[in-house]
Amino acid sequence: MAIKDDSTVSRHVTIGTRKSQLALVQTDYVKECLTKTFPNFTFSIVKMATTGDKILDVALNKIGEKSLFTKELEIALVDKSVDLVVHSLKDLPTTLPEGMALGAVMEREDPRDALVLSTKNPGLTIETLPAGSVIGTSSVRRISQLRRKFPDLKFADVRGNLNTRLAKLDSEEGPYSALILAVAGLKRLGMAERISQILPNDVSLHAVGQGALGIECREDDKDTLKIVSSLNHLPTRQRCTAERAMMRALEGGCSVPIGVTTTISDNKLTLEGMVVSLDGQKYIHHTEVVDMTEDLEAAEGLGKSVADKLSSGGADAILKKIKASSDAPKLPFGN
Ligand code: DPM
Repeated sequence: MAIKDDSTVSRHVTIGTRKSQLALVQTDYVKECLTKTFPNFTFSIVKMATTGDKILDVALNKIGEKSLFTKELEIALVDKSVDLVVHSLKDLPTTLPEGMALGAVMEREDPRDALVLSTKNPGLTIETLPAGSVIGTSSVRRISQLRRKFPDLKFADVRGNLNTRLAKLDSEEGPYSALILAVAGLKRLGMAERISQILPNDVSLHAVGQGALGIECREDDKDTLKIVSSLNHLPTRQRCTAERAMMRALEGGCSVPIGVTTTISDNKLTLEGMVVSLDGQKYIHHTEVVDMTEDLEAAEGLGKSVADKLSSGGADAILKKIKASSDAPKLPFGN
């Protein structure tokens, strides 16, 4: 049955999400898109706190568990209390649990990282921030790349939702001169005016899947998969398939210094990937191009191939060292 035939029958669809402000904005947007395409359907939203949300204030690095921000939502999918789940794709592990499928990847917002200056020191850029300035970020990917280019900057953890982080940034007593945040999150929350500078690729390559939303469903739920496929944005899916294949092959979790950028033009897909050591001293990067195919095979192959070149070029040693080190950064993220 074609998708448009489904719109004549009625059905109720339950959408699962985390409770954070950004997650709710994203989920409302998904509901709006689905309501437009399937006007006879009804949609409801179930908000859930995940382990990652509940333990935001404790020492997360003591908890090595994976999928902290997705597990409860996946359990709700399995017991059928929800039919689909909306994720920031970059928070969704590259290998999904048995029985789960990535039903759609939606059109990407700007995937790049942004510098957000404190109102205490307006008018600066990442290049002109004075030596010793403190940058608030908990991302080893951001810290390691910036350390490489700007060894005189300092870095401090900053946690909490976006408003909390911005309040900490602007506070007179606070240590931070600036934060690094995803352009996409700031835009979706209506805070694009806080972007002081979009970081160029030679300063920071973004995280795998950054700026895109991923919709997770049960693999055997063909009806929901059909509905959800209406949300898919093929160019974004091609790009994110390559990025995720690279990450999967490198066995990178959400807190590793791995960055990417992808472009599509003239039916060619380009992926640049990089791995950097935590001190910023070793920087391995590689770019490759493929002719796109209608299925996702070429994109998948591109990701694996870039991962191979990175590994043999020294990334393997960097990532092994990080995994083996006892004080490895194990902070799970989510927003
Ligand atoms: C992941 C990371 C961060 C989030 C690590 C990274 C950033 C954590 C931090 C995997 N998830 O990017 O290297 O800097 O403290 C997150 C954000 C968004 C989704 C916020 C952000 C919004 C953008 C999007 C947290 N997850 O990156 O500033 O939807 O892609």
